[in-house]
Amino acid sequence: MKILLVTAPYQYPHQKALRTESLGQLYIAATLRERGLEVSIYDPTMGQPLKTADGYYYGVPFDKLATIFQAAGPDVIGITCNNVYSLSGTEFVARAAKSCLSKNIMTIAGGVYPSVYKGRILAECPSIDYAFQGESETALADFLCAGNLRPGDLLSVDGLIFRSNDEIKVNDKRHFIHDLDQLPYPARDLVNIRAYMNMKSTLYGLGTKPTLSILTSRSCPNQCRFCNMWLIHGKTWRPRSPQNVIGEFELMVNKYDVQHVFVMDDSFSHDPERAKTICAEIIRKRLRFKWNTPHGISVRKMDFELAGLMKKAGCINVCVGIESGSEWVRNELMGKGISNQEIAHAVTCFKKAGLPVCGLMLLGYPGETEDHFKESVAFINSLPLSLITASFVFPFPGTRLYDQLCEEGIIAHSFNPPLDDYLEPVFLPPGLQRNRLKQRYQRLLKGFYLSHIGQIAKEVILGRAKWITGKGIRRLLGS
Ligand code: B12
Ligand code: SF4
Repeated sequence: MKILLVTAPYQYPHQKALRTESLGQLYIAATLRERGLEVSIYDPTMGQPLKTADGYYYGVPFDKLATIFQAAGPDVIGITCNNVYSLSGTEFVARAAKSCLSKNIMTIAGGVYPSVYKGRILAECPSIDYAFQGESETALADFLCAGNLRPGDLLSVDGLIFRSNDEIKVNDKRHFIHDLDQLPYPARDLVNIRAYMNMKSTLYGLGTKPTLSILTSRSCPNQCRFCNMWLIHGKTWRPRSPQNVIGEFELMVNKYDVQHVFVMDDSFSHDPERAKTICAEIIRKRLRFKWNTPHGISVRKMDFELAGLMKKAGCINVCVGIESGSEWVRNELMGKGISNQEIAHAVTCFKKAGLPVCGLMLLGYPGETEDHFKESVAFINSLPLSLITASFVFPFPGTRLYDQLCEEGIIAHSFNPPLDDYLEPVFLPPGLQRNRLKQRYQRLLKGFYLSHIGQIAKEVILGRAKWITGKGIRRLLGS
């Protein structure tokens, strides 16, 4: 059986969308290949985006897609639909496959959109036959290897979304891969990996040299009310063993000459002993590359030894999801479960180890008052952070926040505003006007940069703060 995995094209407001290789797609490809299926990948979003009336199109015209499909001659098209922008692109790819190959070709979608919006993927994409929710390596491989399943059998396929007598059925997603070491490494050899490596999509100063991404663990132990990551990866943190992770780092260095690595985990250091072993092995094996943790790192059990090992192993900065400097807002409202003391301790460990820390902040959480905001600013200004970034709350479907706001009648179930880069509020909590919220953004950033100016200047001089650009600071202060 021949499978062609395709990334859904998308429309995006900006010319420079952040792009990296899709680890999910590469994991799926590697797993299907291991099961004996013939797999190829086509990513139409990789070229120069095309200017359109309302932004930029990251994709290719129909003719180009048709030529690729005819050359590949697949039996199944598997489409990665990672966000709301890629919905029409998902239908476009499936429709193109059905019209230029055969109307019987099987089209399957997976990724963030079906994981979050479930049955809507089939309701909105008539050319899609099936979709899978969440982590799908094993579920998809089992499904394809099972051959022709009878309609009754479909009900037992984990996380499957399908049509039955014109009705859309959504099976629960129950199974998550317990032992991630069983998975093959992402099939980077099936794509033009150099093109991704040289994309120059930067995250916190890395990405300027040949760059790859890695996931050393999946999911996270926290249950933030604004997060829906667990719909994809479940609620339990699942680590890969240090040996398995080191094997992938060795491959990245020896085969691909990687220089920068994004450790994309949601919680790299949840098990500090595992993280220490990984760092110690990078050092012992003299694997030389720079890395960072753009999606945050667990602060709960952080200690100086781990911070020091990370630094020695090539880590150049870390991000910490602080969200709010008010413990009450962070824990009672947002449900994060991390104390100010744990944050301060971790940031101090990193600082002592010479690792700059970026605090990730969230503004406009419903229930946060002006007093909470002032408390938040005071705490943030007291920490030895090197940078903060702030986003406005976006109530994603599938989050406890979204359900609460729907229940309270504050948003409708159809709430689906365009998702941008979080720099413009898409949701206003009751009682807070847009201009007040935007003022808070400016007050937070200005306050931070003014109170940390000495430290930032020192880090710029020491060359540790390549993520802080003159343009960035001017934009923040001028906005
Ligand atoms: C790495 C990452 C990125 C990277 C790369 C994304 C990429 N190309 O894969 C970058 C930095 C570019 C990025 C950007 C964005 N991201 Co992001 N990202 C992540 C992160 C941390 C990990 C993704 C990952 O690699 N997971 C590991 C792999 C194994 O899982 P996966 O990719 O989901 O793939 C699995 C399934 O989805 C499925 N699957 C995938 N493809 C297919 C295909 C078929 C046919 C099938 C059946 C199944 C299937 O099986 C895969 C294997 O298990 C997740 C959080 C998380 N932990 O998931 C957020 C996350 C997905 N991102 C998110 C967001 C919001 C964004 C942005 C919109 C941010 C912004 N405002 O710009 C952009 C959108 C970019 C885009 N064009 O899609 C949100 C999505 C929330 C939502 N929409 O409801 C998440 C959940 C983070 C969060 N907690 O809020 N992101
Ligand atoms: S810590 Fe991050 S990944 Fe974990 S639940 Fe909270 S927002 Fe989601």
